Amino acid sequence: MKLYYAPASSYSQRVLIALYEKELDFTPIEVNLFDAESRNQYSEINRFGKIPTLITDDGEVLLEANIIIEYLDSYQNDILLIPQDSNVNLEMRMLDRIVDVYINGGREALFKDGQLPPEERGKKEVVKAKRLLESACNLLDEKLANRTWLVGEQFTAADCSAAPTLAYLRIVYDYEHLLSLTAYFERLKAKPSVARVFESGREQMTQMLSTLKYPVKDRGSSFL
Ligand SMILES: N[C@@H](CCC(=O)N[C@@H](CS)C(=O)NCC(=O)O)C(=O)O
Repeated sequence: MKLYYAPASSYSQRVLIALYEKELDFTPIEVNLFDAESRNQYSEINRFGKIPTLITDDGEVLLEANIIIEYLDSYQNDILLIPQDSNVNLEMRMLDRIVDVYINGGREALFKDGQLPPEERGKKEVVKAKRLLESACNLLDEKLANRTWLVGEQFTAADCSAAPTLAYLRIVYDYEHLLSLTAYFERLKAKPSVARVFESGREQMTQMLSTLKYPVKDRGSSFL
């Protein structure tokens, strides 16, 4: 199988973590979305121009990080990332969606807001996005009070989503006051699959951050 990805793309990182967790062989193909020609060529593979895309050995084109992870679980079921118990599965999908919609959405809103001239920042929508982001972080913090991973002791697709999302969130939002969430992020970073993905994304992300008009809070290269 072939994976179109970029090292610093958080959605690509979700799939990379899953591939490493499951110890699957794949051919990585790096896409440079900042280059117009590569972007054009890539849009023939993924019409939305979004990374990642997985091409299966049968030539099937799979879009959307979490759908790709579902496919990986059906491809190889020795190490499962999608819980089989229906209640746990439901909770995993709920938390995964909360990570995606409120945490990643809030992070994007705060990041974009920080790149506006100071007098244009803090519009109503941004304040609302931040409130939703805070509620989502609080919910995760409560869930993690006595769990190793988001839904318990099994590392799941929701953790593959949370790892890059929480890493990038630290660039624009502090959640150190949420002790369980912070401890969880430390556990994520210590996981070999996650550490490998963060390591390979660091240079591209640091480079990207260095070109910003309004520098984001400097957490050094330790943000990942
Ligand atoms: N819903 C998609 C989101 C993928 C996505 O937004 N990828 C970003 C990189 S992390 C991207 O391709 N951005 C380029 C763009 O929006 O033009 C998924 O789950 O895979």
